[in-house]
Amino acid sequence: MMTPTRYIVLVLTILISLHYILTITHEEYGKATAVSRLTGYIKGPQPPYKDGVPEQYYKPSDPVALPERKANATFVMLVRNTDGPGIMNSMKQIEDRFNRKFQYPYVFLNDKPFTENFKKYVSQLTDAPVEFGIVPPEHWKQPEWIDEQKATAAREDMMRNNVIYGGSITYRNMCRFNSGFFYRQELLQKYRYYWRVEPDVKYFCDIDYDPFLLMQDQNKVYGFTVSLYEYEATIPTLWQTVKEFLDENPELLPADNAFSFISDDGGLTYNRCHFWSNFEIGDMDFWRGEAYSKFFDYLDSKGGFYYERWGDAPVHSLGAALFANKSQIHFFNDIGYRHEPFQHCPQGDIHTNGKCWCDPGANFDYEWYSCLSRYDKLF
Ligand SMILES: Nc1nc2c(ncn2[C@@H]2O[C@H](COP(=O)(O)OP(=O)(O)O)[C@@H](O)[C@H]2O)c(=O)[nH]1
Ligand SMILES: *[C@@H]1O[C@H](CO)[C@@H](O)[C@H](O)[C@H]1NC(C)=O
Ligand SMILES: *[C@@H]1O[C@H](CO)[C@@H](O)[C@H](O)[C@H]1NC(C)=O
Ligand SMILES: [Mg+2]
Repeated sequence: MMTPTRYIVLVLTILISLHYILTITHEEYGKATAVSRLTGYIKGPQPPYKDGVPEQYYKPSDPVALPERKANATFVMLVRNTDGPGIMNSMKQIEDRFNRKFQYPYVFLNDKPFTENFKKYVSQLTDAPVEFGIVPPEHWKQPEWIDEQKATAAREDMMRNNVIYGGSITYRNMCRFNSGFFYRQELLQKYRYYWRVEPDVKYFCDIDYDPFLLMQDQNKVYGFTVSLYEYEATIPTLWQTVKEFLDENPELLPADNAFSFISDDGGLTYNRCHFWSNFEIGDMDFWRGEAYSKFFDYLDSKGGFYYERWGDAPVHSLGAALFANKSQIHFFNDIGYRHEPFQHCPQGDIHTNGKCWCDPGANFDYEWYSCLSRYDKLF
C-alpha cells in the first residue's frame, strides 16, 4: 500500500533524479559541442561495451556494380573547417541517394587549409576519391585596385538597410570566387562537369541515373532545380554593366539563347530571375570558354562584387542565359532538393519512383517568387 507521504516522497525522488540526469546530459552535450567547435571532432565519452557486435549479426554489403560509362565529372564543395558537420550532412545524403552507385570523386576547396580532422571525417563517408585544395589568395582576396573607401561605404550602407550579408567581405570573396575562379582551381583542371554541394542541403529522392552523363551526352552546360528573383539592393548596376558588355560584344550571343528568362522587356531591364546556384550541375568548359571568360572579366573590372554585392547566382545565370543555347540549360525536375528556405519537390510519378520523402504540396516551382514559369515559356 502507498500512503500519501510515501507517494509524495517517491514522486519527489523521481523528479530530483530526473533533474539530475537531465542536467548532466545537458552539460555533457554542451561541453562536447563547445569542444568540437574549437578543435574539430573529438571523441565523446565511450559507451561501456567495447567488443562490438558479434560478426554473425552482420550482412555483407552487396558489391556495387560500377556503371559501364562515367562522365568526366566531380563534386565540388567550397567550405570552411567549421562547415564540417553541415557538409557531412549533405555528403552522406549524396552518397546514399546517388554516389554509392556511381562513385564520382569529390573536390573540397577552402581559402584556409583544412584541418586533419576535417579531412579524415569527410573522407570516411565515401569510397570514391576525395581531394582537398586551397584557393589561391589571388582568386579570393579583394583585389588591390578596389577603392576600399568606396567599398566600405557600400557595405555600411547595406548594413543600415539590412541587406543579407551586406556587411561581409568574405561573402563577397566567396561570390566572386564562385562566379569566376572555382573552375580555374588546380584540382578542377582535370574535370569538365561539376556538381556543387553546399552544407546542410537536403536531397529528397533517389537519383538512380547519372545526371553528369545526361549533361555530357546532350551537350548541356547548366542544370538547376530552383530559380527565383535576386534582391535588387545587391545588384543595382549589374544589368547596366551587362548591357555595356553586350553592346561591345554582340557576336558572343547565340541566336537561340534564353534571353527571355532574364528580361521581360527585350533587354531594357533585368527581371532579376536567376538559377539558385547552391545547387548546380554544370560544364566548367563553358565557364572557361571565350564568351563567359570575357563576360566575367568585364564584370570583375567594374568592381561590383565589392562596390555592390553581386552574387554568383545572377552572374552564372546571366552567363548561361546569354551565351548558351536555351536547350543547354536543364531543369532537373527529378532531383528533390532543399536549401533553406526553398525546395523543389518532384510531383506525381517522379515523386513515387524516386522514393522522395518531401511533401509534394511543399514545392517552390510555381510559387509567386519562383521564376520557373519563365523557363517553361522558353520551350
Ligand atoms: N572556405 C570558405 N567557404 C565559404 C566562406 N563563406 C561561405 N563559404 C561557402 O560558400 C557557400 C555559400 O555560403 P553560405 O554560407 O551557404 O551562403 P548562402 O547559401 O548564400 O546563405 C557554402 O558552401 C559555404 O560553405 C568562407 O569564408 N570560406
Ligand atoms: C576532362 O575534362 C577536362 C576539361 O575539359 C580535360 O582537360 C580532360 O582532359 C578531360 N579528361 C578526360 C579523361 O577526358
Ligand atoms: C548553340 O547552337 C549552335 C547551333 O546549333 C552551335 O553552333 C553553338 O555551338 C551552340 N552554342 C554552344 C554554347 O554550345
Ligand atoms: Mg548555403
